[in-house]
Amino acid sequence: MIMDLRNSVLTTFLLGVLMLTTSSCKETYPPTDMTRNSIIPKPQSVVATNQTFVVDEGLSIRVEEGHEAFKKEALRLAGILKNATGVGFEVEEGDKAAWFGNTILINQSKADQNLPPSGYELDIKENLLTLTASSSEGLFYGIQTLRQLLTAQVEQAGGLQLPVLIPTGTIRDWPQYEYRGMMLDVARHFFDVPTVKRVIDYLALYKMNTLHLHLSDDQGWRIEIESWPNLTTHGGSTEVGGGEGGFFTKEDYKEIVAYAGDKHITIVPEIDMPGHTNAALASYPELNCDGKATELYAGTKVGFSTLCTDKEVVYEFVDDVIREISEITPGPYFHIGGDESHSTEQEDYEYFMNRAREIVKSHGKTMIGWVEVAHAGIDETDIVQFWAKEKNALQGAKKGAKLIMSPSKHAYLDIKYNEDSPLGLTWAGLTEVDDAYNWDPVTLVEGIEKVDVLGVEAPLWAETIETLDDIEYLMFPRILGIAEIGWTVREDRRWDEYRVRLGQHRDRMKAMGIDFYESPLVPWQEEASFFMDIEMTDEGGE
Ligand code: TNX
Repeated sequence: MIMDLRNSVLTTFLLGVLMLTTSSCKETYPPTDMTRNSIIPKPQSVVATNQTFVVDEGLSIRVEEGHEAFKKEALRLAGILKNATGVGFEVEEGDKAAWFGNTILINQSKADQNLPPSGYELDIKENLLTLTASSSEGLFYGIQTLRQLLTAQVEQAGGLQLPVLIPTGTIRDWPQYEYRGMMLDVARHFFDVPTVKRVIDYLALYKMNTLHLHLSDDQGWRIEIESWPNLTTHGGSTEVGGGEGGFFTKEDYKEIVAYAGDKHITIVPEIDMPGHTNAALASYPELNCDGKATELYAGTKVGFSTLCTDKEVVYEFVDDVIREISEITPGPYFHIGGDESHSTEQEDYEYFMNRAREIVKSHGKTMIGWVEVAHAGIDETDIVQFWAKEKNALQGAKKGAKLIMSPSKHAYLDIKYNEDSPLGLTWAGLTEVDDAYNWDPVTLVEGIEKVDVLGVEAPLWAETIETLDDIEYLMFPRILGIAEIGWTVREDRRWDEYRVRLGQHRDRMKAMGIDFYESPLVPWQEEASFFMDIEMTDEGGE
Protein backbone atom coordinates (compact mmCIF):
# COMPACT_ATOMS: atom_id res chain seq x y z
CA MET A 1 0.00 0.00 0.00
CA ILE A 2 2.73 2.43 1.06
CA MET A 3 4.81 1.34 -1.91
CA ASP A 4 1.86 1.95 -4.27
CA LEU A 5 1.36 5.39 -2.83
CA ARG A 6 5.04 6.18 -3.21
CA ASN A 7 4.99 4.95 -6.78
CA SER A 8 2.05 7.04 -7.74
CA VAL A 9 3.54 10.13 -6.07
CA LEU A 10 6.74 9.50 -7.97
CA THR A 11 4.88 8.97 -11.24
CA THR A 12 2.86 12.14 -10.79
CA PHE A 13 6.05 14.03 -10.01
CA LEU A 14 7.84 12.66 -13.08
CA LEU A 15 4.87 13.36 -15.30
CA GLY A 16 4.76 16.90 -13.97
CA VAL A 17 8.43 17.42 -14.75
CA LEU A 18 7.86 15.95 -18.20
CA MET A 19 4.92 18.20 -18.94
CA LEU A 20 6.82 21.23 -17.70
CA THR A 21 9.77 20.42 -19.91
CA THR A 22 7.66 19.78 -23.00
CA SER A 23 5.47 22.82 -22.55
CA SER A 24 8.46 25.08 -21.88
CA CYS A 25 10.07 23.64 -25.03
CA LYS A 26 7.04 24.61 -27.05
CA GLU A 27 7.17 28.15 -25.82
CA THR A 28 10.78 28.54 -26.80
CA TYR A 29 10.17 28.06 -30.53
CA PRO A 30 8.19 30.51 -32.62
CA PRO A 31 5.71 29.23 -35.22
CA THR A 32 7.10 28.42 -38.65
CA ASP A 33 6.02 28.69 -42.25
CA MET A 34 7.37 25.84 -44.36
CA THR A 35 6.30 27.56 -47.57
CA ARG A 36 9.04 30.12 -46.95
CA ASN A 37 11.72 27.55 -47.60
CA SER A 38 12.86 27.99 -51.16
CA ILE A 39 13.15 24.40 -52.26
CA ILE A 40 14.72 23.76 -55.68
CA PRO A 41 13.44 21.91 -57.64
CA LYS A 42 10.02 23.08 -56.51
CA PRO A 43 7.99 20.22 -55.01
CA GLN A 44 4.56 19.11 -56.25
CA SER A 45 2.84 20.25 -53.09
CA VAL A 46 3.79 21.94 -49.83
CA VAL A 47 1.30 22.46 -47.02
CA ALA A 48 2.56 24.29 -43.94
CA THR A 49 1.20 23.65 -40.45
CA ASN A 50 3.14 26.39 -38.64
CA GLN A 51 4.74 24.46 -35.81
CA THR A 52 8.30 23.30 -35.19
CA PHE A 53 9.95 19.89 -35.17
CA VAL A 54 13.02 20.00 -32.97
CA VAL A 55 16.13 17.92 -33.50
CA ASP A 56 17.92 17.68 -30.18
CA GLU A 57 19.96 15.03 -28.39
CA GLY A 58 16.82 13.04 -27.64
CA LEU A 59 16.00 12.41 -31.33
CA SER A 60 15.39 8.84 -32.49
CA ILE A 61 15.82 7.82 -36.13
CA ARG A 62 13.83 4.67 -36.90
CA VAL A 63 13.55 2.58 -40.01
CA GLU A 64 11.47 -0.43 -40.93
CA GLU A 65 13.05 -3.66 -39.74
CA GLY A 66 15.14 -5.74 -42.12
CA HIS A 67 14.99 -3.32 -45.05
CA GLU A 68 18.67 -2.82 -45.88
CA ALA A 69 18.25 -0.32 -48.73
CA PHE A 70 16.02 1.86 -46.55
CA LYS A 71 18.41 1.58 -43.64
CA LYS A 72 21.18 2.86 -45.87
CA GLU A 73 19.13 6.00 -46.55
CA ALA A 74 18.41 6.42 -42.84
CA LEU A 75 22.15 6.16 -42.15
CA ARG A 76 22.74 8.76 -44.84
CA LEU A 77 20.42 11.16 -43.02
CA ALA A 78 22.17 10.44 -39.72
CA GLY A 79 25.46 11.11 -41.53
CA ILE A 80 24.29 14.52 -42.73
CA LEU A 81 23.24 15.46 -39.17
CA LYS A 82 26.51 14.14 -37.77
CA ASN A 83 28.56 16.13 -40.22
CA ALA A 84 26.63 19.34 -39.54
CA THR A 85 26.12 19.05 -35.76
CA GLY A 86 28.86 16.70 -34.62
CA VAL A 87 26.23 14.55 -32.92
CA GLY A 88 25.92 10.93 -34.00
CA PHE A 89 22.31 9.69 -33.94
CA GLU A 90 21.86 5.97 -34.04
CA VAL A 91 19.51 4.40 -36.52
CA GLU A 92 17.20 1.94 -34.81
CA GLU A 93 14.84 -0.56 -36.34
CA GLY A 94 11.16 -0.03 -35.72
CA ASP A 95 8.01 1.38 -37.25
CA LYS A 96 6.61 3.38 -34.35
CA ALA A 97 7.53 6.69 -32.79
CA ALA A 98 9.76 6.55 -29.72
CA TRP A 99 7.78 6.86 -26.47
CA PHE A 100 9.89 9.80 -25.41
CA GLY A 101 11.56 12.51 -27.48
CA ASN A 102 11.08 13.31 -31.15
CA THR A 103 11.28 10.71 -33.87
CA ILE A 104 12.22 10.60 -37.52
CA LEU A 105 10.49 7.59 -39.00
CA ILE A 106 11.54 6.20 -42.37
CA ASN A 107 8.80 4.18 -43.94
CA GLN A 108 7.79 2.23 -46.98
CA SER A 109 4.78 3.76 -48.67
CA LYS A 110 1.51 1.95 -48.57
CA ALA A 111 -0.24 1.43 -51.88
CA ASP A 112 -3.01 3.87 -51.00
CA GLN A 113 -0.60 6.76 -50.89
CA ASN A 114 -0.36 6.62 -54.62
CA LEU A 115 3.19 7.89 -54.86
CA PRO A 116 5.04 7.29 -58.13
CA PRO A 117 8.12 5.02 -57.72
CA SER A 118 10.62 7.83 -57.21
CA GLY A 119 8.27 10.06 -55.24
CA TYR A 120 8.30 10.71 -51.50
CA GLU A 121 6.20 12.23 -48.79
CA LEU A 122 7.58 14.23 -45.88
CA ASP A 123 5.01 14.56 -43.15
CA ILE A 124 6.38 16.72 -40.37
CA LYS A 125 4.48 17.08 -37.13
CA GLU A 126 5.69 18.55 -33.86
CA ASN A 127 7.11 15.32 -32.47
CA LEU A 128 7.16 13.05 -35.47
CA LEU A 129 8.78 13.48 -38.86
CA THR A 130 7.78 10.71 -41.25
CA LEU A 131 9.56 10.21 -44.55
CA THR A 132 7.71 7.80 -46.80
CA ALA A 133 8.58 6.39 -50.21
CA SER A 134 8.22 3.16 -52.10
CA SER A 135 11.87 3.08 -53.24
CA SER A 136 15.21 4.04 -51.75
CA GLU A 137 15.53 6.53 -54.58
CA GLY A 138 12.37 8.26 -53.36
CA LEU A 139 13.75 8.34 -49.81
CA PHE A 140 16.96 9.83 -51.16
CA TYR A 141 15.00 12.65 -52.79
CA GLY A 142 13.08 13.21 -49.56
CA ILE A 143 16.39 13.54 -47.72
CA GLN A 144 17.57 16.15 -50.26
CA THR A 145 14.40 18.14 -49.57
CA LEU A 146 14.98 17.80 -45.84
CA ARG A 147 18.48 19.21 -46.37
CA GLN A 148 16.88 22.27 -47.92
CA LEU A 149 14.42 22.58 -45.00
CA LEU A 150 17.45 23.10 -42.78
CA THR A 151 19.46 26.30 -42.96
CA ALA A 152 22.35 26.55 -45.42
CA GLN A 153 24.84 25.79 -42.64
CA VAL A 154 23.82 22.14 -42.84
CA GLU A 155 26.19 22.01 -45.81
CA GLN A 156 29.18 22.82 -43.60
CA ALA A 157 30.98 20.44 -41.27
CA GLY A 158 30.13 21.65 -37.77
CA GLY A 159 27.89 24.39 -39.22
CA LEU A 160 24.83 23.63 -37.08
CA GLN A 161 24.27 23.48 -33.34
CA LEU A 162 21.54 21.56 -31.58
CA PRO A 163 18.69 22.16 -31.29
CA VAL A 164 18.05 22.21 -35.04
CA LEU A 165 14.57 23.40 -35.99
CA ILE A 166 12.50 22.13 -38.88
CA PRO A 167 9.18 23.67 -39.98
CA THR A 168 6.14 21.40 -39.84
CA GLY A 169 3.84 20.54 -42.72
CA THR A 170 3.50 18.03 -45.54
CA ILE A 171 5.39 17.78 -48.80
CA ARG A 172 4.36 15.30 -51.48
CA ASP A 173 6.68 15.23 -54.43
CA TRP A 174 7.82 13.31 -57.51
CA PRO A 175 9.62 14.05 -60.79
CA GLN A 176 8.03 14.88 -64.14
CA TYR A 177 10.81 13.34 -66.21
CA GLU A 178 12.68 10.09 -65.80
CA TYR A 179 16.03 11.42 -67.11
CA ARG A 180 17.48 14.51 -65.43
CA GLY A 181 21.11 14.96 -66.23
CA MET A 182 24.25 16.85 -66.90
CA MET A 183 27.10 16.07 -69.27
CA LEU A 184 30.73 16.69 -68.42
CA ASP A 185 33.24 16.81 -71.27
CA VAL A 186 36.44 15.27 -69.88
CA ALA A 187 37.96 15.06 -73.38
CA ARG A 188 38.71 18.69 -74.27
CA HIS A 189 40.26 19.12 -70.83
CA PHE A 190 40.62 16.21 -68.48
CA PHE A 191 39.04 16.29 -65.02
CA ASP A 192 40.17 13.85 -62.34
CA VAL A 193 38.11 11.52 -60.12
CA PRO A 194 37.75 13.89 -57.12
CA THR A 195 36.46 16.64 -59.44
CA VAL A 196 33.90 14.33 -61.03
CA LYS A 197 32.78 13.20 -57.55
CA ARG A 198 32.22 16.79 -56.52
CA VAL A 199 30.04 17.35 -59.59
CA ILE A 200 28.07 14.24 -58.60
CA ASP A 201 27.54 15.68 -55.10
CA TYR A 202 26.13 18.85 -56.61
CA LEU A 203 23.77 17.01 -58.95
CA ALA A 204 22.45 14.87 -56.09
CA LEU A 205 21.31 17.87 -54.02
CA TYR A 206 19.08 19.01 -56.89
CA LYS A 207 17.65 15.54 -57.54
CA MET A 208 19.41 15.03 -60.88
CA ASN A 209 19.86 11.34 -61.66
CA THR A 210 22.26 11.11 -64.61
CA LEU A 211 25.83 12.13 -65.37
CA HIS A 212 26.85 11.69 -68.99
CA LEU A 213 30.64 11.56 -69.44
CA HIS A 214 31.97 12.62 -72.84
CA LEU A 215 34.97 10.27 -72.74
CA SER A 216 36.57 10.78 -76.16
CA ASP A 217 37.02 13.49 -78.74
CA ASP A 218 39.59 14.84 -81.16
CA GLN A 219 41.74 16.20 -78.34
CA GLY A 220 41.85 13.18 -76.07
CA TRP A 221 40.81 9.61 -75.25
CA ARG A 222 39.99 9.38 -71.55
CA ILE A 223 39.14 5.78 -70.69
CA GLU A 224 41.40 2.75 -70.53
CA ILE A 225 40.61 0.08 -73.12
CA GLU A 226 42.74 -2.99 -72.43
CA SER A 227 42.59 -4.38 -75.97
CA TRP A 228 43.65 -1.04 -77.50
CA PRO A 229 46.11 0.40 -74.96
CA ASN A 230 47.52 3.17 -77.16
CA LEU A 231 44.19 4.96 -76.99
CA THR A 232 45.10 6.25 -73.57
CA THR A 233 48.90 6.08 -73.50
CA HIS A 234 49.13 8.13 -76.69
CA GLY A 235 45.59 9.39 -77.36
CA GLY A 236 45.12 10.52 -73.75
CA SER A 237 48.39 12.44 -73.55
CA THR A 238 47.19 15.88 -74.53
CA GLU A 239 44.20 18.26 -74.35
CA VAL A 240 43.03 21.64 -75.65
CA GLY A 241 45.92 24.06 -75.37
CA GLY A 242 48.51 21.25 -75.33
CA GLY A 243 48.42 20.35 -71.61
CA GLU A 244 49.23 16.83 -70.46
CA GLY A 245 45.68 15.44 -70.64
CA GLY A 246 45.02 12.28 -68.64
CA PHE A 247 42.59 9.39 -68.53
CA PHE A 248 40.53 7.19 -66.22
CA THR A 249 41.81 3.69 -65.57
CA LYS A 250 39.05 1.12 -65.41
CA GLU A 251 39.37 1.23 -61.63
CA ASP A 252 38.88 5.02 -61.67
CA TYR A 253 35.80 4.66 -63.83
CA LYS A 254 34.36 1.96 -61.55
CA GLU A 255 34.99 4.23 -58.58
CA ILE A 256 33.02 7.03 -60.28
CA VAL A 257 30.19 4.65 -61.22
CA ALA A 258 29.95 3.34 -57.65
CA TYR A 259 30.07 6.81 -56.11
CA ALA A 260 27.34 8.01 -58.44
CA GLY A 261 25.27 4.86 -57.90
CA ASP A 262 25.30 5.42 -54.16
CA LYS A 263 23.64 8.78 -54.84
CA HIS A 264 21.14 7.26 -57.27
CA ILE A 265 22.93 8.75 -60.26
CA THR A 266 23.48 6.73 -63.44
CA ILE A 267 26.67 7.21 -65.43
CA VAL A 268 26.20 7.36 -69.20
CA PRO A 269 29.48 6.74 -71.02
CA GLU A 270 29.94 8.38 -74.41
CA ILE A 271 32.44 7.42 -77.07
CA ASP A 272 31.91 9.89 -79.86
CA MET A 273 32.08 8.43 -83.40
CA PRO A 274 32.60 8.31 -86.36
CA GLY A 275 33.66 12.00 -86.17
CA HIS A 276 35.36 13.61 -83.16
CA THR A 277 37.84 10.71 -83.26
CA ASN A 278 41.25 12.26 -83.88
CA ALA A 279 42.69 10.97 -80.59
CA ALA A 280 41.90 7.38 -81.72
CA LEU A 281 43.08 8.03 -85.29
CA ALA A 282 46.40 9.32 -83.91
CA SER A 283 46.79 6.22 -81.72
CA TYR A 284 46.03 3.51 -84.33
CA PRO A 285 46.95 4.01 -88.03
CA GLU A 286 44.64 1.18 -89.16
CA LEU A 287 41.53 3.20 -88.20
CA ASN A 288 42.37 5.71 -90.97
CA CYS A 289 41.47 5.12 -94.64
CA ASP A 290 45.04 5.90 -95.71
CA GLY A 291 46.49 3.66 -92.99
CA LYS A 292 48.49 6.55 -91.50
CA ALA A 293 48.17 7.80 -87.96
CA THR A 294 47.20 11.45 -87.63
CA GLU A 295 48.95 13.97 -85.36
CA LEU A 296 47.60 14.60 -81.88
CA TYR A 297 45.36 17.67 -81.83
CA ALA A 298 45.07 20.41 -79.19
CA GLY A 299 42.92 22.96 -81.01
CA THR A 300 39.15 23.52 -80.81
CA LYS A 301 37.89 22.99 -84.37
CA VAL A 302 35.21 20.36 -84.93
CA GLY A 303 34.21 18.18 -87.85
CA PHE A 304 37.57 17.29 -89.41
CA SER A 305 38.07 13.68 -88.30
CA THR A 306 36.37 10.39 -89.18
CA LEU A 307 36.88 6.71 -88.62
CA CYS A 308 37.24 4.81 -91.92
CA THR A 309 33.72 3.44 -92.18
CA ASP A 310 34.41 0.74 -94.75
CA LYS A 311 37.24 -1.02 -92.92
CA GLU A 312 36.28 -4.13 -90.93
CA VAL A 313 38.96 -3.44 -88.34
CA VAL A 314 37.05 -0.28 -87.43
CA TYR A 315 34.07 -2.40 -86.36
CA GLU A 316 36.33 -4.74 -84.38
CA PHE A 317 37.63 -1.62 -82.64
CA VAL A 318 34.13 -0.29 -81.99
CA ASP A 319 33.04 -3.69 -80.66
CA ASP A 320 35.99 -3.95 -78.26
CA VAL A 321 35.51 -0.43 -76.97
CA ILE A 322 31.76 -0.77 -76.42
CA ARG A 323 32.16 -4.22 -74.86
CA GLU A 324 34.90 -3.21 -72.42
CA ILE A 325 33.07 -0.09 -71.27
CA SER A 326 29.67 -1.82 -71.11
CA GLU A 327 31.17 -4.50 -68.85
CA ILE A 328 31.90 -1.88 -66.20
CA THR A 329 28.74 0.19 -66.72
CA PRO A 330 25.72 -0.97 -64.72
CA GLY A 331 23.44 1.71 -66.22
CA PRO A 332 21.26 0.87 -69.23
CA TYR A 333 22.73 3.39 -71.71
CA PHE A 334 25.66 3.68 -74.11
CA HIS A 335 26.10 6.97 -75.96
CA ILE A 336 27.78 6.69 -79.37
CA GLY A 337 27.96 10.39 -80.20
CA GLY A 338 27.34 10.78 -83.92
CA ASP A 339 27.43 14.61 -83.94
CA GLU A 340 29.14 16.87 -86.45
CA SER A 341 30.64 14.11 -88.59
CA HIS A 342 31.28 16.64 -91.35
CA SER A 343 34.09 14.57 -92.90
CA THR A 344 31.99 11.42 -93.26
CA GLU A 345 29.81 10.98 -96.37
CA GLN A 346 26.12 10.85 -95.39
CA GLU A 347 25.73 7.32 -96.77
CA ASP A 348 28.83 6.13 -94.88
CA TYR A 349 27.59 7.88 -91.73
CA GLU A 350 24.28 6.02 -91.81
CA TYR A 351 25.96 2.68 -92.57
CA PHE A 352 28.39 3.22 -89.68
CA MET A 353 25.73 4.33 -87.19
CA ASN A 354 23.52 1.36 -88.03
CA ARG A 355 26.36 -1.04 -87.34
CA ALA A 356 27.48 0.77 -84.18
CA ARG A 357 23.88 0.66 -82.96
CA GLU A 358 23.76 -3.12 -83.44
CA ILE A 359 27.00 -3.47 -81.50
CA VAL A 360 25.55 -1.44 -78.61
CA LYS A 361 22.49 -3.70 -78.57
CA SER A 362 24.65 -6.83 -78.69
CA HIS A 363 26.23 -5.70 -75.43
CA GLY A 364 22.86 -5.25 -73.81
CA LYS A 365 22.70 -1.46 -73.79
CA THR A 366 20.27 1.14 -75.09
CA MET A 367 21.82 3.43 -77.66
CA ILE A 368 21.84 7.18 -77.22
CA GLY A 369 23.07 9.38 -80.08
CA TRP A 370 23.23 13.13 -80.72
CA VAL A 371 20.34 14.34 -82.84
CA GLU A 372 22.08 13.69 -86.20
CA VAL A 373 21.60 9.99 -85.53
CA ALA A 374 17.91 10.44 -86.38
CA HIS A 375 18.98 10.01 -90.04
CA ALA A 376 20.15 6.45 -89.35
CA GLY A 377 18.01 3.35 -88.89
CA ILE A 378 16.72 3.98 -85.42
CA ASP A 379 13.46 2.98 -83.73
CA GLU A 380 11.58 3.07 -80.43
CA THR A 381 14.41 1.21 -78.68
CA ASP A 382 16.79 4.14 -79.20
CA ILE A 383 17.27 7.57 -77.68
CA VAL A 384 18.03 10.78 -79.54
CA GLN A 385 19.67 13.73 -77.80
CA PHE A 386 18.49 17.06 -79.22
CA TRP A 387 20.95 19.96 -79.19
CA ALA A 388 20.06 21.87 -82.40
CA LYS A 389 18.02 21.29 -85.58
CA GLU A 390 14.45 20.72 -84.42
CA LYS A 391 13.69 18.94 -87.70
CA ASN A 392 16.01 16.08 -86.78
CA ALA A 393 14.50 15.75 -83.33
CA LEU A 394 11.04 15.48 -84.85
CA GLN A 395 12.31 12.87 -87.29
CA GLY A 396 13.71 10.87 -84.36
CA ALA A 397 10.42 11.09 -82.49
CA LYS A 398 8.51 10.02 -85.61
CA LYS A 399 10.68 6.92 -85.77
CA GLY A 400 9.56 6.22 -82.20
CA ALA A 401 12.77 7.16 -80.39
CA LYS A 402 12.58 9.00 -77.08
CA LEU A 403 14.22 12.40 -76.82
CA ILE A 404 16.63 13.91 -74.33
CA MET A 405 16.32 17.69 -74.58
CA SER A 406 19.58 19.67 -74.47
CA PRO A 407 18.77 22.80 -76.47
CA SER A 408 22.07 24.62 -77.00
CA LYS A 409 20.36 28.01 -76.67
CA HIS A 410 19.12 27.19 -73.16
CA ALA A 411 20.76 24.15 -71.66
CA TYR A 412 24.41 24.42 -72.79
CA LEU A 413 26.38 25.23 -69.68
CA ASP A 414 29.48 26.13 -71.71
CA ILE A 415 27.81 29.10 -73.38
CA LYS A 416 28.73 32.48 -71.85
CA TYR A 417 26.23 34.23 -69.57
CA ASN A 418 27.00 37.64 -71.10
CA GLU A 419 29.68 39.29 -73.21
CA ASP A 420 31.94 39.76 -70.21
CA SER A 421 31.88 36.15 -69.00
CA PRO A 422 35.52 35.15 -68.53
CA LEU A 423 34.80 31.55 -69.59
CA GLY A 424 32.65 29.90 -72.21
CA LEU A 425 31.79 30.05 -75.91
CA THR A 426 29.30 32.20 -77.82
CA TRP A 427 28.35 30.19 -80.90
CA ALA A 428 24.84 29.55 -79.55
CA GLY A 429 24.41 33.15 -78.37
CA LEU A 430 24.52 34.15 -74.71
CA THR A 431 22.64 32.25 -72.01
CA GLU A 432 21.73 34.32 -68.97
CA VAL A 433 20.17 32.58 -65.99
CA ASP A 434 16.65 33.40 -67.20
CA ASP A 435 17.36 31.92 -70.67
CA ALA A 436 18.50 28.71 -68.99
CA TYR A 437 15.20 28.56 -67.06
CA ASN A 438 12.61 29.87 -69.51
CA TRP A 439 11.95 26.87 -71.72
CA ASP A 440 9.96 23.70 -71.72
CA PRO A 441 11.00 20.29 -73.05
CA VAL A 442 7.70 19.74 -74.86
CA THR A 443 7.26 23.09 -76.62
CA LEU A 444 10.79 23.37 -78.07
CA VAL A 445 10.12 21.17 -81.06
CA GLU A 446 6.82 21.54 -82.82
CA GLY A 447 4.97 18.27 -83.22
CA ILE A 448 6.32 16.40 -80.19
CA GLU A 449 4.43 15.47 -77.06
CA LYS A 450 5.39 14.83 -73.46
CA VAL A 451 5.48 11.05 -74.03
CA ASP A 452 8.24 11.57 -76.62
CA VAL A 453 10.50 13.16 -74.03
CA LEU A 454 12.66 11.05 -71.73
CA GLY A 455 14.04 14.09 -69.99
CA VAL A 456 16.55 16.93 -69.96
CA GLU A 457 20.31 17.24 -69.90
CA ALA A 458 22.67 20.19 -69.50
CA PRO A 459 25.95 19.57 -71.36
CA LEU A 460 29.15 21.23 -70.16
CA TRP A 461 31.71 21.20 -72.97
CA ALA A 462 35.22 21.87 -71.78
CA GLU A 463 37.08 23.85 -74.45
CA THR A 464 37.47 26.84 -72.10
CA ILE A 465 37.52 25.25 -68.65
CA GLU A 466 40.28 23.51 -66.70
CA THR A 467 39.45 23.48 -62.99
CA LEU A 468 36.64 22.67 -60.57
CA ASP A 469 36.20 26.41 -60.02
CA ASP A 470 35.68 26.86 -63.76
CA ILE A 471 33.11 24.04 -63.79
CA GLU A 472 31.26 25.62 -60.86
CA TYR A 473 31.17 29.04 -62.47
CA LEU A 474 29.47 27.81 -65.64
CA MET A 475 27.33 25.24 -63.87
CA PHE A 476 25.97 27.49 -61.11
CA PRO A 477 23.39 28.75 -60.92
CA ARG A 478 22.10 27.56 -64.32
CA ILE A 479 22.07 23.89 -63.34
CA LEU A 480 19.41 24.57 -60.67
CA GLY A 481 17.06 25.83 -63.35
CA ILE A 482 17.64 22.78 -65.53
CA ALA A 483 17.07 20.53 -62.53
CA GLU A 484 13.75 22.24 -61.90
CA ILE A 485 12.69 21.89 -65.56
CA GLY A 486 13.31 18.14 -65.31
CA TRP A 487 11.48 17.77 -62.02
CA THR A 488 8.66 20.29 -61.62
CA VAL A 489 5.38 20.48 -63.53
CA ARG A 490 5.30 23.12 -66.22
CA GLU A 491 2.39 25.05 -64.65
CA ASP A 492 4.46 25.60 -61.50
CA ARG A 493 7.48 27.07 -63.25
CA ARG A 494 7.57 30.85 -63.54
CA TRP A 495 10.77 32.86 -63.78
CA ASP A 496 9.49 35.70 -61.58
CA GLU A 497 8.81 33.36 -58.72
CA TYR A 498 11.82 31.12 -59.38
CA ARG A 499 14.33 33.98 -59.34
CA VAL A 500 13.33 34.85 -55.76
CA ARG A 501 13.75 31.25 -54.64
CA LEU A 502 17.07 31.04 -56.46
CA GLY A 503 18.23 34.24 -54.76
CA GLN A 504 17.85 32.47 -51.43
CA HIS A 505 20.19 29.68 -52.50
CA ARG A 506 23.14 32.04 -52.37
CA ASP A 507 23.99 31.06 -48.78
CA ARG A 508 23.73 27.36 -49.54
CA MET A 509 26.02 27.60 -52.58
CA LYS A 510 28.46 29.63 -50.48
CA ALA A 511 28.29 27.10 -47.65
CA MET A 512 29.21 24.39 -50.18
CA GLY A 513 32.14 26.48 -51.36
CA ILE A 514 30.69 26.90 -54.84
CA ASP A 515 32.12 29.63 -57.02
CA PHE A 516 28.94 30.73 -58.83
CA TYR A 517 27.98 33.50 -61.24
CA GLU A 518 26.11 36.25 -59.35
CA SER A 519 23.71 37.17 -62.11
CA PRO A 520 22.22 40.70 -61.85
CA LEU A 521 18.84 39.21 -62.79
CA VAL A 522 18.59 37.36 -59.47
CA PRO A 523 17.66 39.11 -56.19
CA TRP A 524 20.44 37.51 -54.15
CA GLN A 525 19.67 37.72 -50.47
CA GLU A 526 20.14 36.05 -47.15
CA GLU A 527 18.22 32.85 -46.82
CA ALA A 528 14.72 33.75 -45.63
CA SER A 529 13.75 32.27 -42.34
CA PHE A 530 10.89 29.83 -42.14
CA PHE A 531 10.01 31.44 -38.83
CA MET A 532 7.08 33.79 -39.13
CA ASP A 533 7.81 37.46 -38.65
CA ILE A 534 8.02 38.51 -35.01
CA GLU A 535 5.40 41.22 -35.62
CA MET A 536 3.00 38.61 -36.86
CA THR A 537 3.51 36.51 -33.74
CA ASP A 538 3.09 39.58 -31.52
CA GLU A 539 -0.09 40.58 -33.28
CA GLY A 540 -1.40 37.09 -32.79
CA GLY A 541 -0.71 37.38 -29.06
CA GLU A 542 -2.46 40.73 -28.57
C1 TNX B 1 29.05 21.41 -80.33
S1 TNX B 1 26.76 19.92 -79.43
C2 TNX B 1 29.51 20.13 -80.07
C3 TNX B 1 30.74 19.96 -79.28
C4 TNX B 1 31.34 21.27 -78.86
C5 TNX B 1 30.23 22.21 -78.45
C6 TNX B 1 30.70 23.49 -77.89
C7 TNX B 1 27.57 18.78 -79.99
C8 TNX B 1 26.88 17.53 -80.04
N1 TNX B 1 28.83 18.99 -80.39
O1 TNX B 1 31.67 19.20 -80.00
O2 TNX B 1 32.19 21.05 -77.80
O3 TNX B 1 29.42 22.46 -79.58
O4 TNX B 1 29.65 24.23 -77.35
